Amino acid sequence: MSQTLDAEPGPLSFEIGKTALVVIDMQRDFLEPGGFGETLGNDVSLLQAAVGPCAAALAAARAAGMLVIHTREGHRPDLSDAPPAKIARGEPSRRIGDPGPMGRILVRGEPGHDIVSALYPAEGEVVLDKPGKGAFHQTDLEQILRNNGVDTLLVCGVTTEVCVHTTIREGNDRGYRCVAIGDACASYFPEFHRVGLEMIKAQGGIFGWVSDSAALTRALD
Ligand code: C5J
Repeated sequence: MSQTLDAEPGPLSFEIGKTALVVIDMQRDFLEPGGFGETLGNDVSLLQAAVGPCAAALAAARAAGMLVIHTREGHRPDLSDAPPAKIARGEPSRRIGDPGPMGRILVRGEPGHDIVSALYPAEGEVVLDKPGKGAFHQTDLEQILRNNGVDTLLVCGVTTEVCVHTTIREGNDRGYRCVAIGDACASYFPEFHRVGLEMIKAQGGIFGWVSDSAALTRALD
């Protein structure tokens, strides 16, 4: 049986069993003071807007029995998977791997690397560690999607124009139908968030579709 999701540039019909909700990088390092996001000079409070809608999308997906995948951006403690060009970039107050109030910045296993408590993964949900911005880069995401017969990705999380966008672009090029759940995404730059969503749905949906958490909840009700 298929459901219909209100979306732009047009409604999308999808099957729950062939769809995954992908929650991108809702980690303390991006959302809470003292983490990677703040070291780059950002106002991390702006990302709070996505937490409630992400929770609503998660609740709807869980109730429907949909595959749920959480991603976390971060690196091995020895930083062997962190490109030197990524570590060296910009003028952060602390670099990747440096100690901070939530442990070492953007390092796996540290408190800051963990997912915020309001969106904590439930037992059995996939938690995917990724070293880059896109969730397909150097991960087993494609294998997991193939094994589960997935053809459609509902993507939410942070930040809209960085990891959400990169993942949608990667997924689109691999043949997945990608939908950004717009209100469940957020950016340190509200204008980038707005334009990032516009870019996805422009030109007849050049990268995919944009919907919202209320429409997803209705579709799965
Ligand atoms: C960033 C992300 N912005 N998760 N990561 O560096 O979007």
